[in-house]
Amino acid sequence: MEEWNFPPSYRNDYFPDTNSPYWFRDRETMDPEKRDELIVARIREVMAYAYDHSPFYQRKWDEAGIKANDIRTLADFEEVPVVTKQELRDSQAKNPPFGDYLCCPESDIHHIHGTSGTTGRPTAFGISRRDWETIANNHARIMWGMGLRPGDTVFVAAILSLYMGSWGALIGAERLGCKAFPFGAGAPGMTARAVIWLGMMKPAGLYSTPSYALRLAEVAREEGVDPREFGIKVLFFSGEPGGSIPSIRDKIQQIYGAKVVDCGTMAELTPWMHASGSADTEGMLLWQDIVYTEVADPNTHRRVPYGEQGTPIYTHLERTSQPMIRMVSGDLTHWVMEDNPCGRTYPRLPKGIYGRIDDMFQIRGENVYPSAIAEVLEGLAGYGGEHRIIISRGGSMDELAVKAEFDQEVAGRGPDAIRSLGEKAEAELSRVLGVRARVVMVDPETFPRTDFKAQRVVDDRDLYQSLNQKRGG
Ligand code: 8LH
Repeated sequence: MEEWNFPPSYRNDYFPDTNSPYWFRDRETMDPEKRDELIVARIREVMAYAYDHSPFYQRKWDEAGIKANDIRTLADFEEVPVVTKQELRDSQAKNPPFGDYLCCPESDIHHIHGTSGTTGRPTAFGISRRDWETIANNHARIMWGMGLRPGDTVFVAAILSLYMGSWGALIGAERLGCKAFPFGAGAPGMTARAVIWLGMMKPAGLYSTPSYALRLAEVAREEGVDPREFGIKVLFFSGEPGGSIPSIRDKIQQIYGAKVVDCGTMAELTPWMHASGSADTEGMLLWQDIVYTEVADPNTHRRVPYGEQGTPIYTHLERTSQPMIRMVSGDLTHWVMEDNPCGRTYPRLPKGIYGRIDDMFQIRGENVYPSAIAEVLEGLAGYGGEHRIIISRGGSMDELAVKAEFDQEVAGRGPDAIRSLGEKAEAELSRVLGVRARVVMVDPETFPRTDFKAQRVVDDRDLYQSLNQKRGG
């Protein structure tokens, strides 16, 4: 298969035929059963490599009594114990700074990144020069699939710091031969400046989170600019749900007059674009020859059949510095295996990744995802663009309240229009979620906007409980 080696050795001057929709036609369109056979062989190679180079994997697999050579089928691979984020943190605490799963000499590390670590110890990513090139090649290939081409300008509108998202987009654009514009995000006044630069550069591609693309459009309008004037062809998003949620995707496509592509898994799994839609296929394809993804039962860690929901478990097939082998994500999604409009023969996540299982909350026995609430509100005409989800315990039952902004147009029409929008939102949320949601409509621009990933849930239940305990209630 085209340049499919382990350790990888990509030719940095390779480009496909200009007219080909595929970067590597064989790898992308081959018979999936044949691909699975090749993946099993590759898994054995990657496992043997990781075992030879890391005490972490030696310990883990010796304890489980598993050897690389035992893996003869994808079902055998389900016996391999999963790797959790906590294990990586523990490994780095005991073997600072990169953990004993670092499989290359520290002197080979070319880039350091990390998790934001807002709670607890952050995790450090040590990425070798070879891996950096591999990631660039993988991302260029997937961005080609999105419809981006050499010479296109790609505007990276995400913070260029620890976050792997921005860097992954940047090096993919560079390898693709684009005019890469690492604009960044996050500094005061930067969004208004982005509006000016977008108008000047007219990029073909823009990378950000979906929340930030909505924010950028608001600021553009405040500055008297129609986002369509930027002339963007492809908006590719990662970091949070949105790009595969029809109401949000369609709204952003309409605002910018551009195609939205959803991509992204986890920083640890960089090349994180390995789950990504393409120019012709919505949702996210699982580019299995780069990172092998299983959608699995969150308790047994065994694959669920196509058509069912589970948590993604990821295995690097092309990384050599900190390869992740069966890293469990803790997200939820569902997968299908169907003919894809773009002709790629990968499985697909038709609704993308719904969110983290931890972010899901239960109201009166129903599982509710924050992304489902965003989906409903974004589909309502008159919604002002931001909301907060408040979970509280009034009596013995959990209650769900949503504070949602109305837009200027509804504000202009007065109290009846606001009330009626609130009633509509309440009815629609209750219908979709299967639980009653109280909606409180609030003024436009009540809530701060984000230039990164949105955080909208306020869980009041502990507060209520502690107040009750203080009162002896
Ligand atoms: C997503 C998505 C998505 C990530 N749809 N949820 O941006 C890609 C990488 C670099 C990233 O965001 O990594 P990070 O910061 O480790 O966050 C990973 C989590 O972000 C992941 O577990 C998901 O919960 C979420 N996420 N991309 C829905 N396209």
